[in-house]
Amino acid sequence: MNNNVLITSKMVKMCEPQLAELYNIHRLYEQADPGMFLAKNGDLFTAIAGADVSEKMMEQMPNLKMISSFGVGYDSIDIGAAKQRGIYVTNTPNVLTNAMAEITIGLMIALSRNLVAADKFIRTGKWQQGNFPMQSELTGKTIGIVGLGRIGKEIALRAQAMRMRVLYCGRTQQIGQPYAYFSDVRELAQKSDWLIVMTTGGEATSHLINADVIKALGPKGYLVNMARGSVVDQDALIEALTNGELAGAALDVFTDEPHVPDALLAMDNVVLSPHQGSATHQTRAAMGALVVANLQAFFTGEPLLTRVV
Ligand code: 8YV
Repeated sequence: MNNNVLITSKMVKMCEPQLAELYNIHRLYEQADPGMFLAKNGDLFTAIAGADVSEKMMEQMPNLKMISSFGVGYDSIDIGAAKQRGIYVTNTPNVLTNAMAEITIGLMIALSRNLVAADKFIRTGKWQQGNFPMQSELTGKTIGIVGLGRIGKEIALRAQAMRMRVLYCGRTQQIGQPYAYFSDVRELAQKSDWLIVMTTGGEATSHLINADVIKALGPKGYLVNMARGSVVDQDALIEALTNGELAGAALDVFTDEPHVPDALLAMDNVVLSPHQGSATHQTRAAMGALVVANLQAFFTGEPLLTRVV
């Protein structure tokens, strides 16, 4: 087995020096024509570090045995195709949980107190003419978490520190969780002041948060999407915000990143964040270290640390 590793995503830059010490690395993201590169050289590679791996790419890499993915979400990898071909896939759970939960609460506070507009208010000299309008707070409000996984649970703990009541929804009720469970996301939205989307991406959750769910959250409700742009119907969200059917939104992810619709850019009741949930020095370093550790385990025949399939 050779030690050629293909790097499919720029994000992996974080741990490229370590990878370069251990393996013979090639950067797909630097190729002018990645498809052509793989057609010519695909059979060289035993392993991938990074995300965005289609079935077509797996076809072009007949010797591929391992994908060490950078990120907890693996919706950009065709898991079914990997499974079928006996290709291992690993991800980077746990190490980003705190960073994700932290920024979620940060975005919620920024949205409820309109911090972005408040900052602009001072910078543009408006404070001299009067006080900034009063805003709302998190205390005493109900938060509905869509997807009570590792990150969802950490958000729940921090929300309780904000004196909020926690509800959740997911595929199944989780035994031992102290929060009220809803099997129906619409019903959860109806009971919540804040709806936090922290579920997995992919087809199964595509537009789970649709116009009906947004309407159920209502004109006093706030939506926070920390998961994937695909989970929320972005057009329906824009329509609801435009018509006053929703109080506001905080978005770390979008339908077509890095493109954000002009309508959202123009709204004061929306806080925008450039898919940076895990983007702190300490967390990205830990994610990179886990990508390397999984590859090392694979190449030395040890059990993989965080295996998906
Ligand atoms: C990364 C993420 O920015 O872990 C995830 O699923 O969304 C982020 O932490 C992304 O995966 C980078 O590829």
